[in-house]
Amino acid sequence: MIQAVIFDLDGVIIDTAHYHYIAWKRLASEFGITLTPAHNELLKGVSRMRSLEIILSLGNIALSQEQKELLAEKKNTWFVEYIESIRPEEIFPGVLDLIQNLRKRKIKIGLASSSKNAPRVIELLGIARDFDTLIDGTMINQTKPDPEIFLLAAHRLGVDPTHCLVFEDAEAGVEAARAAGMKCVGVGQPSQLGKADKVIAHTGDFNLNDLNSL
Ligand code: B16
Ligand code: MG
Repeated sequence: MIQAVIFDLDGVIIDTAHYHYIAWKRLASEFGITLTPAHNELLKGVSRMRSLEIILSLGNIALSQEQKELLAEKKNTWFVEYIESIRPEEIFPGVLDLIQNLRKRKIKIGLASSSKNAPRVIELLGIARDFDTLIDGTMINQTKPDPEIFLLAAHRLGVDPTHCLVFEDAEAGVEAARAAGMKCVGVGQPSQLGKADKVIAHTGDFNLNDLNSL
């Protein structure tokens, strides 16, 4: 029986994944690298520094740690500018209804985002009180696909990982959920999220009747 549902943020609750993409694309272009949507799939769910290293490897570019930290900060400054305009209306359709319906079934609700900007996004969306626990990128040592973030969320919720269900849009996130011993619904394309127990196109498409039969 599922006793807790843990949501990823970027790409599951709101399309901040798009803002990450355009900020990385802008940075990559400064190195003559054309970032494509296919490359972007590799960046979803992984940390800021790991994302930068993946991009630099596309252009066979080697930089010092200090240079990489400056570039990661530059990308983050752009990302923070982009997200300041986000509004509660941008929450994906059906997400808040899904959370309310889970609550009615006494299911605990968690958020597990690799993003260090997740608290600001949650504040702008006004949804902090919808979650029993909020885990962000500042609270973990290992980024997805490591299971640390989901295990911490389950611990905070007081639910055994085997009774948790994760919603994820990133391949690295699906792997992290499975490594944590949790069920996982992939949000996106089956070709990218094939390791999930079920793949749906949009978070709001989830049928609650499927909750305990994944
Ligand atoms: P930041 P999620 C992840 O958030 C994003 O998917 C990923 O693209 C990003 O690099 C990572 O957060 C770190 O974000 O630079 O804001 O700390 O999908 O786990 O909610
Ligand atoms: Mg995501």
